[in-house]
Amino acid sequence: MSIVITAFERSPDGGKGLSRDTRVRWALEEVARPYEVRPVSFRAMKEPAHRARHPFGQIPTYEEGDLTLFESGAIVLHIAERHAGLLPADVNARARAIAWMFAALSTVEPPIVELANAKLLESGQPWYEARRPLIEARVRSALDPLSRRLGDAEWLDGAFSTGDLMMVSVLLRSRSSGLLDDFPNLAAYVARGEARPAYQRAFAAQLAFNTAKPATG
Ligand code: GTB
Repeated sequence: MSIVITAFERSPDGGKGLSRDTRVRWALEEVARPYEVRPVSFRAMKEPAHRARHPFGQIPTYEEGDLTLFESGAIVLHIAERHAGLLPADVNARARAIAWMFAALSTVEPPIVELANAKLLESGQPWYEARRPLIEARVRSALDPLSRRLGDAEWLDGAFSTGDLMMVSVLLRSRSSGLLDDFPNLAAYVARGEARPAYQRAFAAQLAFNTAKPATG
């Protein structure tokens, strides 16, 4: 059955790989599943046809046969559960890998997104410079224990898993803030994730998609 995901028609990041379709592309590349991408404009995202796929009118979504999914975490977990390579066979190790996925999405990602959104939406506001250190402290309070737990290990819990895929994806969004530089082991961890051939293919695909010339005529 063919897989169709949705992505921004043109990502606001111009192809830096920061929008959440990249993590879905990465998971699909890790398990060697081909996929198609349906581009969605900001306007179309809020229309009924797309809201039928995604109640909140966002990307990414995932369609395969009669299954439609939204939420990048649910999509990546679905891919990992149905194909070998992203979750360990041992049930306890599998549960821990899923725990790291949740940690990425519910503990680490929120302050990182808050910092990115504050920069994007509030940097002209009089309160921004006073608020920024508070949000940065919240990011650090997630990165610090993560860095301690990772130590000098290659991945978070044994072999590379969907927990690492999600954590690296989330950390990438913090790189432009410079905060990762204070945690060299996390910066190296992110670089290891980016060096994976599957990530490279996913990144190249989203870059090509986001920099393709619009169709004329
Ligand atoms: N919890 C959902 C998930 O994980 O799938 C969140 C989905 C989400 O936030 N989607 C964003 C979206 O559709 C795109 S990824 N936004 C449009 C809208 O809400 O109207 C977030 C994102 C957007 C842009 C950048 N960037 O340019 O750097 C990075 C990340």
